[in-house]
Amino acid sequence: MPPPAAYPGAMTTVLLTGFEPFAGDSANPSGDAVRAVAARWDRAETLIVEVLPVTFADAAARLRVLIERHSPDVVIATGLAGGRSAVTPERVALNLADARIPDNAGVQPTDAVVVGGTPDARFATLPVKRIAAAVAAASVPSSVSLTAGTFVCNAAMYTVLDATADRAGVRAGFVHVPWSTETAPAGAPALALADIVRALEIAIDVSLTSDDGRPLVGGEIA
Ligand code: PCA
Repeated sequence: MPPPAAYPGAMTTVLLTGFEPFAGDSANPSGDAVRAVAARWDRAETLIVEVLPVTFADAAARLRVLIERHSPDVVIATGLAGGRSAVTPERVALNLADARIPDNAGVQPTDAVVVGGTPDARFATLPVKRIAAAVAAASVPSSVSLTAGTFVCNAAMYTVLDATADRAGVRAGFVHVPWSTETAPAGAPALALADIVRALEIAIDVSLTSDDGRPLVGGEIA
């Protein structure tokens, strides 16, 4: 057996996505935050960042293209959960699209599946408890969430888990973020954008290490 790669970080790719504004809002802190993470990225790992349209069809299609094209070792999709006051790694994605409002293409599925012929739910393969603990330890409120809803974010999470299910060693999932104080509607709970950015950097950092702190190299635990 050859020894593990000697250069932790080499050949390792992280895919980080946010979303455009939706529901008539003019901002979405998830998109702002992933752009900021990209702007100051200085790690050895390759970071792919994209801000996705809030449509059931295009977000899923784009995520599948990005995963196919870049073969990421870690996939963290993010979106806004307006009303939450903490950064919440999601534990489970439902194979259910049941929209309370139309998406940005005017499509409003009800009682529909996200991906036909696949399981009713899929669990995050990100280390969600370690992420929440590490973010909270950095003084940014964070806790694991048990529902990503049944709108586009849940569908995006289900899609990345479906698209990576057969990719050994890949860690994938979704993190909902609150409003940023810079963009929050009056009265909505919010965190400073800088804290949301830091939380996502910590989520990446934790996802790139094994449970005992060793680096994740090329999709394998070294
Ligand atoms: N939040 C929505 C979709 C896009 C976003 O940022 C959601 O939670 O489904």
